[in-house]
Amino acid sequence: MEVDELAVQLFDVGAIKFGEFTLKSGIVSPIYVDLRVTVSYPKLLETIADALTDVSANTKYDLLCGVPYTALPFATAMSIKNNTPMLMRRKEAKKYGTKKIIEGSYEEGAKCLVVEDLVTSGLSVLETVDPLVDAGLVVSDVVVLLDRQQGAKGNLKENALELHSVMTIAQLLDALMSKSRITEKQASDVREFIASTQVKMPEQKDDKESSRKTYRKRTDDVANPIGKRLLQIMEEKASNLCVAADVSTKSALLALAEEVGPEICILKTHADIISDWDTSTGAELGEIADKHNFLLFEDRKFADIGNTVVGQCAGGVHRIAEWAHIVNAHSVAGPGIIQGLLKAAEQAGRELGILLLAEMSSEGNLAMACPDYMPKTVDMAKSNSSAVLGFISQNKVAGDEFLYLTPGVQLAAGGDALGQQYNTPHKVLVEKQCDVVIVGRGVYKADDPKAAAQEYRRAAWDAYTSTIQ
Ligand code: S5P
Repeated sequence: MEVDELAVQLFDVGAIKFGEFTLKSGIVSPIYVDLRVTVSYPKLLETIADALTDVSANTKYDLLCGVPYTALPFATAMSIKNNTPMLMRRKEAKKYGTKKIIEGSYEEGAKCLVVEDLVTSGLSVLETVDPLVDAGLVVSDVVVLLDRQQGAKGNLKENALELHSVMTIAQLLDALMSKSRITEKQASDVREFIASTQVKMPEQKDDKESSRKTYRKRTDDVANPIGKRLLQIMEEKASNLCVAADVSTKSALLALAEEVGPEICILKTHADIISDWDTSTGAELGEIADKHNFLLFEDRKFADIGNTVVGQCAGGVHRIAEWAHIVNAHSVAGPGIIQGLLKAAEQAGRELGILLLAEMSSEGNLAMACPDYMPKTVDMAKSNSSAVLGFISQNKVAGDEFLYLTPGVQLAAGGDALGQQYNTPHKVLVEKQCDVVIVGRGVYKADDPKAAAQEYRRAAWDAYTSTIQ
C-alpha cells in the first residue's frame, strides 16, 4: 500500500487528529497522534507491519523488539508475518524469580531491530535499546511508523542508531492534504509547530563521545579534605568501588574488610546491624582501613535536629565520629544537621566528610517524587561545601566540586523483593556520570566475595576510564 493511503487510513480511524491539544508538557499542539487505536483494526495493523518490514528491508536482523506499549502489537504482527522471533522489554524488572528485563530467547551477539510507533526525541527508543545492549544484543537500527521530525533522527544517530521511518510528519501532511482530509492552513500550523519544538536530548549517551574530568583533576575542585583524600585513594588504587558491608557480626565485618580491602576505596558500614559491636570495633576497622588504604563510611543516614545528631554521631555505643571518615545525612532536617555533625567531629578531634542523600535507589521513595527535594539538597550542599563532600544519588546532580556515590548497583540490572532497584556499573559511571558505585549483596553474598569485589572493581574502573579519553 502507498504511504498516502496508509496516512489516510490512520486519519480515518482517529489515530491522527487536528485541533488544539494540550500536551503533558503544557504546550498546545495543533496535531495529536495516538496510534494505540490501531489495535481495533486488524487489517490496518497488518498494513502497518508490512510497511515497517518494507522500510527495514535492507537491514539485517535476527530478532525484533517493540518499544512498550504501543509498538508491541506492531512488532508482534511483523514477527508473525515474517516468522521472525521477538523479544519483549519489561518496563520494570520482575520483583520475584528471575528479575529479567528482556523476555524471550536470544543469543549474545544476535542483531535486534527495535520497532517503535512514533518518535519525537528518540528518548523512549533509547530506554529500550540500552537494556537490549546490556543483555549482549547488537542494536543498530530502529524502525518507526511515524517520525515527528522533532530531532529523533539526529539524536539516535549520535547514539549510533539508524532510524528508518515509514513516513515523516511532512509526508503525512502532504498525503492528508492531497486526499482533502485537512486544509493547507492546518498543515502549515503543524509545520510551524514542529519547527518551533525541536527536541535535543539533554545528555550525550554515547560513551565514546562523553568525556569527564579525571578524578585526579577533581581534587582541586572538591573543597572537603576527606573528599580530596578519597579522590587521591581512587587514583592510587584505581578503584571507584565502595563495598557495603551489611553483615551482622563483628567477626564477619572485620573479615570482609580484610578480604575486599585491597579492591576498594571505601568500606560502607551499618554499625547498628552488627549484633556484637563493641568499644574496639571502630578502632579495629580503622587499622584495616589504614593497612589497605580505604576510607570508612558509616551509613547512619542521620535525620534529626543538629543538637541530637551531635550525640548520635559522637556518643552512644558506636561513637561513629571516632572512626568514620564519612557519614551521610538526610537533608529533610535542614542545614542544622550539617553543623551538628561537624560539632561531633570536632569533639572527636577528627576531620569528617558529609554526604547528603539527594536521591534514593528504592522504589517509590519520596526524595525522587518531590521535584524540589533534590535541587534544594544541592543548594544546601553548595552553602556548606567545605563540610559536604558530595551526595548519595542516582545521577550527577551538581558539578565537579562534589562526588556522587551511587547505591543500587549489580552487574545485571533488576531489583529485590523490598523495593531496591539495581543499575549496572556502566549505567552509573558512563550514562549517569556518577563517581563511586556502592555494592552490597553483589559482593558480600557472593560465594567468593574477594573475587566478586575484583570483578566489580574492574567493571567500574573500566567504565570510568572509557569516559575520560
Ligand atoms: O538510596 C539508597 C541509599 C543507600 S546508602 N539506597 C541504598 O541501597 N543504600 C545503601 O546501599 C543500603 O543501605 C545498602 O547498605 C546498600 C545497597 O546494598 P545492596 O545489597 O542492595 O547492594
